[in-house]
Amino acid sequence: MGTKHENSTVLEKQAQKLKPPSMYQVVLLNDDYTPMEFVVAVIQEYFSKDRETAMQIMLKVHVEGRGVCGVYTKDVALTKVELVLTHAKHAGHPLQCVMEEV
Ligand code: TYC
Repeated sequence: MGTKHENSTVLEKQAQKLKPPSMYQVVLLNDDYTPMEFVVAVIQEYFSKDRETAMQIMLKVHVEGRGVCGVYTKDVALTKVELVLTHAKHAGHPLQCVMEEV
């Protein structure tokens, strides 16, 4: 299947096979030791939230045990989880971050 143009280039049409990528939510988990301010800064820095939104997400995690920070494609979500875990570990905090298919 293709379209013949004047310059003889043949552009293959995409068959009807492209699905939208699976999406993954990145979730922060509560613990008793990571400082609230550290979590707020993480949410602002790695999930591009303003301070007020970051504060709301942090408090939700603190009260409910977990909170969604954003929804991304698989590779982006995995990168964010790795960056957050590395940053927390280097700072000496036990903050945990996971990804879940939506
Ligand atoms: N519970 C922590 C405290 O009281 C704060 C906290 C919030 C820790 C969110 C982790 O993902 C987290 N210092």
